[in-house]
Amino acid sequence: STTPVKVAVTGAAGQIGYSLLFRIASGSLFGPDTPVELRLLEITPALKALEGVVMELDDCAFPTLSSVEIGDDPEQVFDGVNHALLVGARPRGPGMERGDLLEANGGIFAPQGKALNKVAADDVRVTVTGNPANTNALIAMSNAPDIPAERFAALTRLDHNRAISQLSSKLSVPVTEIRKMTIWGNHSATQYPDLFHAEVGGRNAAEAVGDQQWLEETFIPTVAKRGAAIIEARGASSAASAASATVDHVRDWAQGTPDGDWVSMSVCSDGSYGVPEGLISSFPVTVSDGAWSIVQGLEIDDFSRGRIDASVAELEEERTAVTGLGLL
Ligand code: NAX
Repeated sequence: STTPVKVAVTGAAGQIGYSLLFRIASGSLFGPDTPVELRLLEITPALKALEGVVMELDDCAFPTLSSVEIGDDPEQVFDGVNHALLVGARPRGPGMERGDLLEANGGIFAPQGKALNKVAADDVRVTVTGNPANTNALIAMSNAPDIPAERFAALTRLDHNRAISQLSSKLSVPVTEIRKMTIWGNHSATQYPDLFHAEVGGRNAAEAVGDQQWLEETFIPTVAKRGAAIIEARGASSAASAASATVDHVRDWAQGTPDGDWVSMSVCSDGSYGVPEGLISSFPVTVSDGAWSIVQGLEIDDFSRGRIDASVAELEEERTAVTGLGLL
């Protein structure tokens, strides 16, 4: 029988975990023929709730789920993992400044980076969903010097999927007609969803829309503020869609992107498109044989340049702040 792929999930008893674990266990990442071993990390007070979730996983009798281990010690839970999905993070509390938020998350992602560095499998791939995702990924990466930088990524796939969905509904076309969507920059309100390189049924998406005002005043803010709209409507932040995007991201990183298309991933910049080297910023990427490459040679006009620069400036500020806190 095939050796199971070991997948770690942190924050496993949280809302995203409650969707994500069942998708992974049912084979969504590697298909029906590859067994998965789940390794679930939580903080000590959440372990009892996590035991309840494990009871439900057991009760699904998933053919692809070979075993589940839980714990509150990252060095035990991350032992030998091939994929680490870092979902658990410290949310912004009332009166919390951005510096406090970055520091609290540094207290989570620095030790988790160190633990991965020590015990993860040689081929480990680390995906950060927990916010502020890009800078948390930067902290984890910086604390794991023996893991190649290209094995760290932050999730901008939810933003990417939201952009596809908005465009699909604007043009009344199925999502399957849309290719080459790109989210640039930070997973935050400054992100830039780019229609100038996207295609609808093979045609340029910005041209197909033909309405710069809709693009600037409706499309971009709707995608960028979708998280807040969901909190407003649901009374809780996006969870099932975030889990689904995490699945899409990890699956495509493991299995590759289709010919003629690309996806958005926040990865360590090599200086492409003027994004300073070493920042974890969202780019259009293709994946083959488990390795991503930033799509090269796209023409960036003044409008896109301004939007990308603004989001990247925010990432630089976050990097300066966490450097000042001694987290890198
Ligand atoms: P929840 O608060 O429901 O769950 C988070 C879980 O993480 C909790 O069970 C908590 O006990 C656990 N946790 C906290 N510190 C931990 C640690 N050191 N080790 C292990 N577990 C720890 O949040 P949920 O709604 O599941 O969201 C999780 C994270 O995803 C948040 O940071 C959220 O902001 C972020 N999101 C990111 C998105 C993205 O597109 N990148 C979109 C959705 C979501 O907003």
